[in-house]
This record gives sequence, C-alpha cells and structure tokens, in this order.
Amino acid sequence: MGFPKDFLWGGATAANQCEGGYRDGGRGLANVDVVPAGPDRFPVIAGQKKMFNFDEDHFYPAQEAIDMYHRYKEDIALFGEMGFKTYRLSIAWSRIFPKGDEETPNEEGLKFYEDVFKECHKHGIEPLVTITHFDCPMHLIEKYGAWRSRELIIFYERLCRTIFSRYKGLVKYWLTFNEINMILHAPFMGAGLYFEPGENQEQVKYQAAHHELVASALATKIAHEIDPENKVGCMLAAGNYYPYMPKPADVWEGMQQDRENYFFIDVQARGKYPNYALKEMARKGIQLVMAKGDEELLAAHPVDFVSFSYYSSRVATTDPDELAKTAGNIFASVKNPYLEASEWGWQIDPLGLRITMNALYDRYQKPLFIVENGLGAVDTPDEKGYVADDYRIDYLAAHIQAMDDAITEDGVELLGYTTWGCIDLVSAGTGEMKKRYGFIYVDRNNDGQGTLKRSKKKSFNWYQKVIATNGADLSND
Ligand code: P53
Repeated sequence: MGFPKDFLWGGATAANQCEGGYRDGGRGLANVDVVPAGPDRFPVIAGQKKMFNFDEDHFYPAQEAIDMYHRYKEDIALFGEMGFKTYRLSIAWSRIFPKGDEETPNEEGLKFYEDVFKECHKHGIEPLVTITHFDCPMHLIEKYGAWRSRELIIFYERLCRTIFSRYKGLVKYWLTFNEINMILHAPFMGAGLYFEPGENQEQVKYQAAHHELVASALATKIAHEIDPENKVGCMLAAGNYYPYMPKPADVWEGMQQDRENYFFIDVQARGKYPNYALKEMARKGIQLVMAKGDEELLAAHPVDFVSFSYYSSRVATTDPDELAKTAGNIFASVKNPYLEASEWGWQIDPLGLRITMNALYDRYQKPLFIVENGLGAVDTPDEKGYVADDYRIDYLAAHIQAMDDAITEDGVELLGYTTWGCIDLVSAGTGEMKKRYGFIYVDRNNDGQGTLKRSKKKSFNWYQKVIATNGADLSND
C-alpha cells in the first residue's frame, strides 16, 4: 500500500522569500518588499503600522532574499537531483504587472517564469504555481486600498488570463491564494490591507475576503476554459484545534476557531457561504456587499482540490488564565502540554496532521495536497560547512508516516507533498534567515551577509531516498 505511484513529492517556496532581484526585469514594488525584519515587522504585516516604502532604519530581507532570481538554474538542478516530481513556487504579481493595473503585461517578467518552468521540465519536475503568495503590487495598495476594492478582481483576472494563456502546456497545477485565511491574521502581508484609525477592521477584512473568493472562483473558471487539463486548488493555513479541556465550552470554542478558517474553504470547495458564517457576520455587524452574479459564480466554479499548509495543531480554551498565556504568534494557540515545540515555539504534532487530513477530507471529499510542512530550526554548519540536521529528518519522517497512515489506513486521497522552504529562505513570520527549513543550506545571515553559496544538508540525501522509494524507506542512516 502506501503512497500512490504517481505521488507528487517535492518542495515549496514563495517568490518574495527567495527571489530577491526586487528591481530587476522591470519588476514593480509590492507589499512584501516593504515589510521589514525586526520588531516593526508584526505591526506592519498586521496592517496596524503604515510602512509603504523603504527607510534607512530598517532591513528589508525580501530585496535580495536568497537571490534565486539569478540562481534558479542551480537551485532547480539540485531539486532535480533530489528527485522532485513537483516544485511549488509563486509568481510575483509585480513582475508580470509592475503596477498591477496596466493593460499589457511586462514581457521580461513573463519570460522569466517561462524560463523557470522550462528549467523545471528539463529536470522532470512539474511546476505547481501559487498565483499570489502574499504579494500585492504597492500601486494597487496606494491607489485602490488593495483587496478592499472590488476593482482588484479585474486586475487579478487579467493576471490569471495572462499567465494561463502564456504557460499553457507548461503548468497545470495552480493555487489561487496562498493561505487565504491569513487575511484575518496578517492582513497587510496576506492581502495588502492597511487600516486607517477608527475603521471597522472586521468589515474591511471580510469584504476583501469576499473579493478574493470571487477572484478565486473566476480564476478557476478561466483556468478550465483555457486548458481543461488545468487543476486549480485553494490553500488553507491548516491545523485543527483541540479543546484544552473536555469541557463542552472548550470543545465549542475549538469548533468556532476551526470554522473561522474553514469558512474560506467552505466557499471555495463547496461553492457557497456557510450559514454559520452568515450568522457570525450578522452578529458582528458586517455588511457584505455582493455584486449580481457573485453567488452563481462561486457555486459554478469550486476548486478541483484542497491544498493546505500544516506545521502544528492548535489548542482552544475558554479559561481566562490560559488565554492570558497565549503567545503573540500569528495564529494564537494555547500551549499543548503533550507536545514538544520547535525553537520558535511551534508545537510538533504528526498525528495532528493525520487528524487535519481526515477532517478536511471528511468535510470536502476532494483530493488533498499538502503544499507546506517542515521544521524551522537553527542549523549550525560544521567546519566543513556541513549541516547534520537529524532533527529535521525526524520531523519530516514522522509527518510522512502520518500521511502514509491517513492514505493507507483511512483512505484519504492525497495528490502530493511539498515541504516548505526546500532551500533555506527568508521567514515570512519573522523576516529571519536563521529560521531554516531547507534540504539545501544557503550561506546568508539575518543581516543579509554571506556568500549565498548553496550546500547539501544531511536531509538532502535522506529526502532523495524517500522519494526514490516512494515513501517506503523513511529511516535515517
Ligand atoms: P515562517 C504562520 C503560521 C502558519 C503559516 O512560516 C504561516 C505563518 C507565517 O509565519 O505561513 C506559511 O516563515 C507561509 C509561508 C511561510 C511558512 O508558513 O514564519 O505560507 O510563506 O514561510 C512558514 O516560519
């Protein structure tokens, strides 16, 4: 049994966290560029602090990142050497439409990704493309207020038509919005939303989410029209909530928190707003403006598969003392006393992955795709520059075993698995380089110093073996 024979093993990155070259090839500025490292990062990504341009007091890690813009051939060759069947990457919107609202795309940007996709195929790698991974051109933010404005749907549609036509035959797996639920937790990073003082933030977030959901359905429609081979997925930052105590109130709280996330996927996979969400919005005084035809569009164009990121399970409580201890992370969660945590406090729970997979499969009855999973850790190269990352191997092996169990024991359909940050890249949450996920080490530190040289970690050879045996041999030897 185990993994199906056409299982898509691979790794994942996002343009803004690896490409750099932020001014090259006619690229325009985007929200992800102006997000600094350091203590101001959180208020900026949360849309609470306005930083629409660079200043001299901050370091902006996305400007150069790991310079994949210039080194993608070397990097894709290494992915090929590991035996990747797929490589998940994102398109930087502002490379294709530098301002976002132009009529014609930037040929240099289009050509860049065409070369990248061709390079993938040269190594037998099927690209899996995230259309937007947290990025929004700055011009669309300044002129229209980003996704709060319905006009963004038009610009996104233009982007989709352009790339679906241009990359027909080169790409067939697409994700519309990375971690679409991030709009609730980090609205500037997730959707370019900055809040003016006194604004009803919930209203703005859900209205913007509606625009994204409509744009996602439209993208699905167009993708199928342009090439019936295209498969389109939604993407959720997943991780089920456990009740802290068997108290019914805690169980209920966990269900509410799960629904806050499921809401988006309920619309994208089932094609309509769930009743619980309509009730909750009414209670919050949110008045959603829908255009004629929106509901029909959502109903007619659900996604083909459900993709998600999974790093950890979460815990919900109603106990005020426990709530007070909740760390100020992007996703608030109480500490689970039964689990160990990474150096960044993300709790490690492989069985939680099996639970999450089953919950999503039960709910949607669509194939799943795990498009992010991994361990962010400090790696210390030895005197020869080699990283023996057994901790990462342990984490990944346990999660792959959980996937195998979900497939073999529970009958969950899983299309593939792409580990996050298959090559070390900039952390989205913290802006650090030190929080590494890769099989490939990149010589660069938090301040942007280093040679950018790539080297294989111990996990590189391990993952190569995992892929070669189609997940049958997970041993670390
Ligand atoms: P970093 C928080 C919680 C869950 C997923 O995150 C998250 C975040 C953001 O920090 O984002 C996804 O880099 C995201 C990636 C990101 C990755 O998780 O903070 O899709 O862009 O890098 C890991 O360790």
